[in-house]
Amino acid sequence: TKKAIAQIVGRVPEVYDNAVAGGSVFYFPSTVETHAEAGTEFEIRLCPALLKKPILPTPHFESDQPPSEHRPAHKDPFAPPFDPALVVGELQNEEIEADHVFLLNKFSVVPHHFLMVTKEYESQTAPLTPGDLTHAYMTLIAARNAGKTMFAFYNCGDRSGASQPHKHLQFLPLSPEGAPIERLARTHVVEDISKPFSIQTLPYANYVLRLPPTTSSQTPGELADTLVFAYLALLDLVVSAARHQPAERQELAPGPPSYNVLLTLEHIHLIPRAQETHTLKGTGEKLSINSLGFAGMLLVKCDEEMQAVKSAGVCSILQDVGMLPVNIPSTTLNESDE
Ligand code: B4P
Repeated sequence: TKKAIAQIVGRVPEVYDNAVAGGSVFYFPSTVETHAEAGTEFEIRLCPALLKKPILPTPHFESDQPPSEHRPAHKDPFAPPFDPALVVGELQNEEIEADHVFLLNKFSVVPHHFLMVTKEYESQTAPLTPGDLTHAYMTLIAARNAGKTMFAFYNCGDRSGASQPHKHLQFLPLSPEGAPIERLARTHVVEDISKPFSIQTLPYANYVLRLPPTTSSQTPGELADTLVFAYLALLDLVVSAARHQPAERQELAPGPPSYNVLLTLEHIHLIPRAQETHTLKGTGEKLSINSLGFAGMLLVKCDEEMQAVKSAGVCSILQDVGMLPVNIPSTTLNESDE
């Protein structure tokens, strides 16, 4: 599996160049501004070209079943047959029951952004499995071994910013310092790495677990055990945060929890979500926030939105679409050292 993942990661640049040249991937140029708040430099990316992105049919999240002839839906872009120009590779591992296809993101704002989709239909409202987590983490290890930094994210549920209901994780290349929120997590002093912590300078519920270093002799099964332990501990906190919100927040978020997952080599972050969009004051635009927003990287499509985001404040927007921090017993959570 390690060799196959290394080959997939190694192939991304060439497959990407060919797919852009052949018209299978649309590249949308953008510029990035930074915005200092809460002890970090948030990134706000301005991408006017996305205004011309074709409007894709909105899929529905109401069913855990794939579209069928009895329940017609728009074509699932993550089901075969794939545009061969988008396919980077396939990966199967029976030990961890994982079977994934790696595809380029067709609508690329950051070059080499790619997706890992489940080979058989699974729902984007479902939690990540041991196989999903392990293949994702092994992909990050392969990237690091190739001298690249990237992180994985998963928009889970209908308020998470996801637009496709077929389960997919995404991988985004970054500068070596990593995403703004990961830089904050890294500065946190963690006394007991078996316990989650929250970045308390952020005004919304966020749960993070520091991962132990991996060794090259670790099997996928052993890695899966570590990742699943971390993910489930954080998922418990997400559920608990959702239950302890004020009534008006609970009304915004009925049913199963929506949340964003950020996975780096050092941490897993889970952020519970109350709503998908924030309505910008002034422009009235609805800004959809996905995991990248909670990594500290927002996306706007015009100058007015950029100004509206800066004057609202990134943290206040994230608080609006996230959940309020709740008291968690210190036996569960690392005490704050901030
Ligand atoms: P989802 O989990 O469903 O949602 P998303 O990332 O928020 O993307 P969305 O589709 O809502 O795009 P948006 O205009 O907000 O992910 C689906 C993924 O599959 C997306 O990456 C999508 O592009 C891709 N996809 C859709 N149809 C496909 C197909 N037929 N074949 C292959 N891939 C397909 O944002 C546009 C893009 O900018 C998205 O890629 C988004 O991830 C990215 N983006 C958002 N914020 C960003 C930021 N701050 N910096 C850089 N990129 C950012």
